Amino acid sequence: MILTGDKEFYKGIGSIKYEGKESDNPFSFKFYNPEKKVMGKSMAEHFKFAVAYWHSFCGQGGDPFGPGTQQFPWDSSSDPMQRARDKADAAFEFITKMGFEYFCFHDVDLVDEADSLSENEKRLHEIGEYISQKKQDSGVKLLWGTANCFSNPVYMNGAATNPDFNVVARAGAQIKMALDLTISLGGENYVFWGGREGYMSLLNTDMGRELDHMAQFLVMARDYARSRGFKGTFFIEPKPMEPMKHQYDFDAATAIGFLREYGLEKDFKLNIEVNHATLAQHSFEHELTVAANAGMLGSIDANRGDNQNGWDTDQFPVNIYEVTEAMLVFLQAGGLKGGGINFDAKIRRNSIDLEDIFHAHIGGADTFARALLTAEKILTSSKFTSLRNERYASFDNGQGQEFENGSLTLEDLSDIALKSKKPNRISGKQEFFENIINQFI
Ligand code: XLS
Ligand code: NI
Ligand code: NI
Repeated sequence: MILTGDKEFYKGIGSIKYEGKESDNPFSFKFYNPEKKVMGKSMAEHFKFAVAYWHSFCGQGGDPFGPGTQQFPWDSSSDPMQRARDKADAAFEFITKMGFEYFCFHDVDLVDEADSLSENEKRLHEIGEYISQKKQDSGVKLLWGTANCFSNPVYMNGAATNPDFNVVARAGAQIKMALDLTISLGGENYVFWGGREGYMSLLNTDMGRELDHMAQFLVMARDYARSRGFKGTFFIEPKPMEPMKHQYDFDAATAIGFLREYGLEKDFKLNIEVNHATLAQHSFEHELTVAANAGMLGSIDANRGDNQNGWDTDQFPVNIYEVTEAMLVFLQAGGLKGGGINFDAKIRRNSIDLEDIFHAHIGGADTFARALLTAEKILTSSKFTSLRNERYASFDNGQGQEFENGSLTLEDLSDIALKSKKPNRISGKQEFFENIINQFI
């Protein structure tokens, strides 16, 4: 069902439906068929696609060299509350036209920040009620909420890790409001992305103390949300840098180590973003694997970087090969723990037609769907899994198994090696593995 407000913003575009890859209709899915079952679950259940409020309805294409280029008709009112309601109308019209079931937001995406915290709270409460009604009318759900504790200049030295306690308290107030809002909107999860939690220089930074503060802050946020009845999962979204020179949640492995060190691993999981993985000099597949191995693969922020640029370009996913590798990990891990696929991506600065945001999300959903279908085939009808298992067959029984069980000592290893022949060299067969992926794409 399409939900429009008083006026329709995306005129001339109706419901986006699955029409198959032979369709010439640019406003249709070629591969994403929400009802299609893949390994026992529908595509809609696997993915839980979410629209990111900030990129789609707030960001207007500004960059460090010039202002925004996109003009949004919902931004015209001079009254911030009216603007916020118009934006919500546009958002729900878009999400329901796409047929997606979820959205994600930062507090400041919903309504402009006011000068005082108490005025902010009033504004958030008001727009929260408006959005709550739209959620009910449309059936659209909140995948996760978060607080933007990085744009406001008050956070230039960090939020939870700020060396000034007064700023830490300010961040606490803001996150409390964002948690209240997320809970009141039935949010299924809550995200922490530590944009300013890190340093520009170690010379003026007490890293150990800042990390202790960050953990203390997360403990408080968790305890508060739980006391208000929040049952969902908290996600840490790793990113190595940008805006800081170094961010504390550098990558999945670092975030997992941090969560375990401070005893937060039961309530927190990870939200893995493609372009953050590549910024950390990893692949998307790598970050998903690290999270899955720890039982912490919670959610995905879908986008892609640019091979020629080092930064977080947040482009919509189109790379079938990259996403197929990711979907292999995703399916083998049994999917995501509580989260979904949030399109944390923006159209290019010169994509200025209102319809461009449809092309972008259609392409993103189709890329994930096509990759999921390919990964399913690789897992169910190729030698991929058995070939990989075979490489480890020497641990399946005998002394290899004893090693895995922990029943051998280093002296045992030494005795075994001294009594054996020189080990044969066994091919890793990388090119063969690569060909299997290509064969099914
Ligand atoms: C920025 C992050 C941000 C988070 C939410 O790079 O991806 O958008 O997803 O704060
Ligand atoms: Ni990002
Ligand atoms: Ni993100």
